[in-house]
Amino acid sequence: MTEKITVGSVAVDTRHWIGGERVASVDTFTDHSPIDGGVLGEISRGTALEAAAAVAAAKAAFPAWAATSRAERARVLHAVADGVEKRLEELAIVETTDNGALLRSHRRGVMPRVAHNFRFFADWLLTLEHEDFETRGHTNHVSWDPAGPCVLITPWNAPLMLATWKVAPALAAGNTVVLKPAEWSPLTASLLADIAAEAGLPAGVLNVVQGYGSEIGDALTSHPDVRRISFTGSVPTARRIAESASGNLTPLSLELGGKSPLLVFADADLDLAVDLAVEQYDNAGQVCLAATRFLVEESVAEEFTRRFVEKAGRLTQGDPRDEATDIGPTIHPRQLEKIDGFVRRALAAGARAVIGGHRKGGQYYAPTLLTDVAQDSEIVQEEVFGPVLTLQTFSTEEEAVRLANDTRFGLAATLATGDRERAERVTARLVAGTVWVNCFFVRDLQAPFGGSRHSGVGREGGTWSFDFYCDVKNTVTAPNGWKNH
Ligand code: TXE
Repeated sequence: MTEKITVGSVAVDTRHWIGGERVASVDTFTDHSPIDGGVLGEISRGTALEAAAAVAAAKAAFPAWAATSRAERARVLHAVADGVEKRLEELAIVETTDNGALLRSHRRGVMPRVAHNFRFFADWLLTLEHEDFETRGHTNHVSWDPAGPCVLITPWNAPLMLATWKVAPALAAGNTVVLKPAEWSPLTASLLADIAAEAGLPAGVLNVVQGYGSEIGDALTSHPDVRRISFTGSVPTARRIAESASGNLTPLSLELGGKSPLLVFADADLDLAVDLAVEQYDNAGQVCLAATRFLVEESVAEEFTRRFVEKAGRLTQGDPRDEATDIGPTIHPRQLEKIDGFVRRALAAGARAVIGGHRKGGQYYAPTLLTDVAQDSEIVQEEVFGPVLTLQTFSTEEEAVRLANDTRFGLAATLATGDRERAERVTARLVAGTVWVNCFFVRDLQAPFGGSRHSGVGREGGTWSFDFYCDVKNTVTAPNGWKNH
């Protein structure tokens, strides 16, 4: 089997990247493109053997990288960002071919953001203060020490974006990394390994292992030499990882799913509210932050729905490489099946499809809006991760807040209202890691990102990332200690 996949003019080596070398497994698995279901090629199918080799490489590389000056680490990370920018078009087309998200978003939004991930954490690293203060003449010196080898496990909906959001702060902090990308979108992680090597990142500092999480995951997450595990993905897998990591009490960062609300109050600018609503079909709805539950004040619900249907009807669905396309395919036949199952069960339970509610051929699912859904129904409570939205109405602010908070998730919430005081009142009562008021998806890397309840544990971004990837140490020194001893 050749473990090389060619996308247009870009050749991707699909073997693991361990200790600065390409390593193959005995077996491979097949990677498909969601655009047409076609076979892209074969990928090394990792086992516990390669998992252990990758952790060993990360462990061996750790002391030297941890001892590298902050300025030098920052320089290398900026060089990685340069490499990403140089190969931006290649990364964009490979990612779109592999996961089906829009090429225009990859070109103009996502890949520039990938480069920014490295630049941001490189610069932030240089601002990390070592705090000093006194206690009865003794000096306290607080320092941020790198933690050690980190295992980073990432999903398929925004593969390189989410991977580098973890890789960049982990490396900036002086750690070494084993990255395990999702098996449905393995390609850009492999290109990142090439880019990092070209940028001068020493061998073993970044390792990439490919394969099925179910086959290779435990070997990574239960490894005693691993000091941090950062995961973005589903709740069941998070539980599995937490169990596996419990033997070593390895600290975890978990970014999980959501069932976030969009609250539309009667005093909102309805056109803006509809714009925010239609945005939820982005990436075929396969976005953890998506506001998939519309909660609309009764008096404007009909008008909101009318304008939403009109606007959503203008969206173009098709090949994500086409600049005119607004909605691409779902990632995988299994995901499509899952989405369709949710909708069929909802319709059987009495929901009404205002638009969509069916497949569209290939791996495409029609943008869907369901009404007549009960608060305790599966479609309102569970994350679908597809272009499926629900609409419920409320008549008081109290009811809006109650419905918004009544799921097991707490990732984000979006508010459309023209009343600032209402926005402040409601925001204060919402269970959500991020609240957007009259906007959506604006994200600054300085801001904390993460969720409450089943949406996750911990926060990423700015200081929060460094808090996680560092062992913070306080050194207390006695007054005049040097003379007396
Ligand atoms: O996710 P998994 P799946 C949600 C979304 C979606 C559902 C299922 O609702 O429909 O999850 O997606 C690795 N030990 N989200 O099954 O399994 C796996 O290889 C260690 C929300 O694809 O969580 C991949 O790299 N790792 C989400 C990663 O976990 C394991 C994004 C994610 O896959 C493992 C993705 C194991 N035992 C899905 N088993 C978000 N929050 O954005 C699997 N993996």
